Amino acid sequence: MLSDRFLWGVSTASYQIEGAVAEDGRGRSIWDTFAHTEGRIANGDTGDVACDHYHRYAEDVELMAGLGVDAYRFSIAWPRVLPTGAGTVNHKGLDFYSRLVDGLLERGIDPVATLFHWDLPQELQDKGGWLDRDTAYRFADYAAVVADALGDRVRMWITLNEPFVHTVMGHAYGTHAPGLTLGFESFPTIHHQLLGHGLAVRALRSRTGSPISIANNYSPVVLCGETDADQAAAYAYDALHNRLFTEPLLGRGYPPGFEFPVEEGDLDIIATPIDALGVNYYNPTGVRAPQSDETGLPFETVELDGYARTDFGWPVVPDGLGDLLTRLHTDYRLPLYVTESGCSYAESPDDRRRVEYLRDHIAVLDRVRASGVDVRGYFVWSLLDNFEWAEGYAQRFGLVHVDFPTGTRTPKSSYAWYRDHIAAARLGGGEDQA
Ligand code: GCO
Repeated sequence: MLSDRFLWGVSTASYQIEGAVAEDGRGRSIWDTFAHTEGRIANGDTGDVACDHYHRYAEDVELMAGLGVDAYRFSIAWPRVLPTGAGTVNHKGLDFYSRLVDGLLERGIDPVATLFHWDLPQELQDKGGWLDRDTAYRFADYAAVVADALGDRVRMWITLNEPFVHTVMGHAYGTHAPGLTLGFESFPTIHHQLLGHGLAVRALRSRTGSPISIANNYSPVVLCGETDADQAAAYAYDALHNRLFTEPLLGRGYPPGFEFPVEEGDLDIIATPIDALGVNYYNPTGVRAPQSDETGLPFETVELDGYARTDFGWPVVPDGLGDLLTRLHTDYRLPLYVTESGCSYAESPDDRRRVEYLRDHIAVLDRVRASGVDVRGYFVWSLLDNFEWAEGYAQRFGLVHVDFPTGTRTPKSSYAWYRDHIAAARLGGGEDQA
């Protein structure tokens, strides 16, 4: 059973850390293809080796034990389990996750498994990927295979990671795999991902008793303008980024103004009850009315002034986390887990700005918990410096520094800070009642 105390954790994702892309029967994913396409990733980096976690997972579990985390959120690479996306199961791939899960449990760490963190099997992409409705059914089949193998030990499930980002970056703008530039034509991938989510919830529910969730990337909208048109733009942006991926899950249907290839019964499947919402928070988004009709979008995003920025250029706004959690709690009344929160700073090993970032965000978290918002966990993105998608290894989010040529791990100051924070929070009491 999932521990009922507040969960302090860390997060990672398969393609970002595992490496071993051609080992033990793993099939190709869309990220292998994309990373090996010239010009797609900064410095021509790929995830071929990444943190070599596939071979060094035991060392990484020890690092987590040293932190004293309650839980570890990782993702399962679909093409390791089903190399072509469907059909024959690759038991060696499943065995890797089984060893990982056992190692975590031995150390008292709850395994939290994400089923899809963007590494779709290439063969499914060749048949249309998430543009094709059939992928939703293949996803549910894959969820069933994983649940049959790990369902007795995984303590919480997350179906999809950030379907919004996967649609927008992967299918509308093409800056992530599969690199499609479909604009609005990418929208069927929203419906098919959510349909896949609902089908997977059903597959999991019939096989395991562990809670089931989804990890959405949420961004509080900051209105940048005073006109009615600015207001309407902020409303439209919020519907797209925040509400679209949550309200159908709760049986409220899609917000008005969107059209999807919905078939009879789909909305009921999508609304299959879940137990919690996973919240990935990095920063708010400034929004105003479009200043031209160049993009065809009903809004324009605006850089927010007056904030410190991470090395990625993202504004540091701890209060945004509080606003977001309060709003999600008020609107949706589901238990919340912060499934990602973190920052890119290159400095190491004394990453003072990451310590400040975490301290300030966790202070806001504590404040909203005290005000009655039902948040049950906080997962730092990320345990390790890793393959940051289109940025390759240029952006470092880890509590632990990774020297990529050798794989050597060196805990940073933030690792020590988080370890001490977790220990102090437990002593401080109140941690046993979620
Ligand atoms: C995401 C993913 C992570 C990223 C992290 C930093 O949010 O894009 O879940 O894989 O690495 O968010 O960008």
